[in-house]
Amino acid sequence: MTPSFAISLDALSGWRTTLGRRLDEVSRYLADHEMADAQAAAQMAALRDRLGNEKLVVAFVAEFSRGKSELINAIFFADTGRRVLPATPGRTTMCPVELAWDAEESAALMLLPIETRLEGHSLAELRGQRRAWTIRPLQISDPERLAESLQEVTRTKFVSQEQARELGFWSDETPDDNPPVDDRGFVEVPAWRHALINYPHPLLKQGLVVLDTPGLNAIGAEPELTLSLLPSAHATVFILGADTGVTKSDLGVWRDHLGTHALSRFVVLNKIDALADPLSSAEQVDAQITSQCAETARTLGVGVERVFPLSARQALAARVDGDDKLLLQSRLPALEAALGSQLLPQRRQVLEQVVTDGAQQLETHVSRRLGDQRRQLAEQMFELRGLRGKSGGKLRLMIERIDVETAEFEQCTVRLQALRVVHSRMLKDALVGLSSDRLREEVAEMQTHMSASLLNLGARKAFVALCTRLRKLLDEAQKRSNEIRDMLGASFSKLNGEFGFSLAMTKSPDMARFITELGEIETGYTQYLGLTQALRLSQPKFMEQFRRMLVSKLRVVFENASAELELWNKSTSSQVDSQLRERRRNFRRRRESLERVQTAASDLEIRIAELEGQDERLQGFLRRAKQLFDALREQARAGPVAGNDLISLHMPVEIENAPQRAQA
Ligand SMILES: Nc1nc2c(ncn2[C@@H]2O[C@H](COP(=O)(O)OP(=O)(O)OP(=O)(O)O)[C@@H](O)[C@H]2O)c(=O)[nH]1
Ligand SMILES: [Mg+2]
Repeated sequence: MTPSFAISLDALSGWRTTLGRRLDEVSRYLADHEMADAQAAAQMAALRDRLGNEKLVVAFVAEFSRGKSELINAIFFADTGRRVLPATPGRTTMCPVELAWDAEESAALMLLPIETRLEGHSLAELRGQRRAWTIRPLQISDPERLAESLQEVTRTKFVSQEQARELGFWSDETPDDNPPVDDRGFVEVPAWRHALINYPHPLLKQGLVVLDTPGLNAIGAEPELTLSLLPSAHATVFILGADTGVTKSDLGVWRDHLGTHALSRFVVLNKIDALADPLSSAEQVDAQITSQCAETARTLGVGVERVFPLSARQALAARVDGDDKLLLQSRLPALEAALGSQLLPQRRQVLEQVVTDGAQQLETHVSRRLGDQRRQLAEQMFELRGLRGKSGGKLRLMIERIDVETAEFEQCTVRLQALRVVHSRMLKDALVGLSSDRLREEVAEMQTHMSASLLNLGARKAFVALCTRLRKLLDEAQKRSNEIRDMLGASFSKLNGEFGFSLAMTKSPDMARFITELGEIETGYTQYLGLTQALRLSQPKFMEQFRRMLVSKLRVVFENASAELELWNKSTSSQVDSQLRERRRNFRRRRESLERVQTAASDLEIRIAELEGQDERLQGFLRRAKQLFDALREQARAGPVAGNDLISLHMPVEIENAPQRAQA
């Protein structure tokens, strides 16, 4: 692999690790000093998860035999010294092949039998079920055996026409696309539905996932591939053959599968070595390549800078032989440089935003909590300072006053109870439209409409109607959560005024993000529900698979929306609980200090000094927490740097005791 992509990806992953360490530092500090409540801890864990599991998916898509597998070999496997993924003339890769590294598993090839299509389970569902897969360990230190094992992705089998139809490889409506029938009446179909290669390549270890696909226009392509895996890939490399130019079926693949996501498409004009011609000069061949690139760019409607002429075969040979000159001639380095320079900054930005937003949220939360504690300390100090030189009778009066205040304050519990009842009812109403039951009902309704329409030609219409209904549900959830916000806001300001709380409203969750996600699913699937696919949908197995896939995609959106709404509500009400606890503790403490002062007047000064000490400690915690948050943000802004060192910030450890412990 050319250094550029490898180094950039390495730096990106190093940066992520560093950010993770910074975040751990913050979490540890907050936990050690009891500054984070359950909500903050959950937020931190979610952020950590997001950082650690961030994947970068690059998909290779083309008609068969354009050189996808060869290109993957050249980019990722050349260090084995041979061709590892099978790449031969004609149809080779028969099922989608996903290369990734999961350190929890050993190196292995996992294969999902094609028959699993008959059960209607989606690939996403089957991923978690080990039993469904055939697992073969991989000998990674022995390239010959490795290549031999990976031959499996080319395996096919012969089945009857009837079975082929059931599996989705035979269609009476489009007979021209059907595979040939042999003299026994059998049809050749792929043996596997999906292959996962768990391989400890350095780039895969850093979260890169590579998806090799079989020629896509073949009948029987896995709907999940086209609807789920490809649209969610961060980048797609579309490959054409310089020897064939842009054919009609290439255009079909481009139109059906790569029409959207303009930013992350890379077009490769492969096999430029085939243009070499003993009767032409090198300059003439170069000129031909240039004009073919321009032509390709025009036909596909992309900028010419997105088209990369290269020879995967030459690049693989050059890397295997360590021939730098041939590697340059293969022009692969230009594609790798583009992948590195365009793909990674985009990922970086996303992560930076995630971390910066998360840090901000946490910091606000923590400072509010500590600020509150300081305010209460200040009240106590004020009261105690006022006691200097006061008589025993006066002190008794003050204790009585605290008792009265406490009793008055306790009246808030009735109000809080009532508020809780109203709040939980409103929340339940808001969540009901986002429930998985509701989603299933809506999808079932779409299905009824679809099967009622002739040949499923109404499929698209029914699907669009479903999306409209779902959007309404999200709108409704937004409206209801705004109502909750208004209700809580009004109650909070009353409670603050009457009982001295400092309850604050945070921004209510914004459903717009989920509406956008729904829109993306709609766009992707509407395209799929065009005429040709609608025919395929008339096969019950596909309809069932389509439905399951759709539900699983939509469920993610709805579950996330619902979780966000719930989390917001939980954090708002946990604020009430924690302030209630704090206030009670405060009354108790005030009373206790007065009692102590009453028994020994000398205790007054000691107590005041104690409170001052506590306040100083709290300020120290706040300063230190701010430094840690600043460091985290700074690291996020700095982005990946070579060597990925921690940005050094002098952060003297100030005070190590927790406020609660000090007060206990
Ligand atoms: N001359 C030449 N041949 C190439 C090049 N790249 C790939 N090939 C050959 O083209 C044939 C097809 O390559 P594959 O990598 O199997 O193509 P694919 O796109 O993976 O095809 P499927 O797996 O069938 O979808 C193989 O014989 C390769 O060796 C190239 O740059 N130049
Ligand atoms: Mg292939």
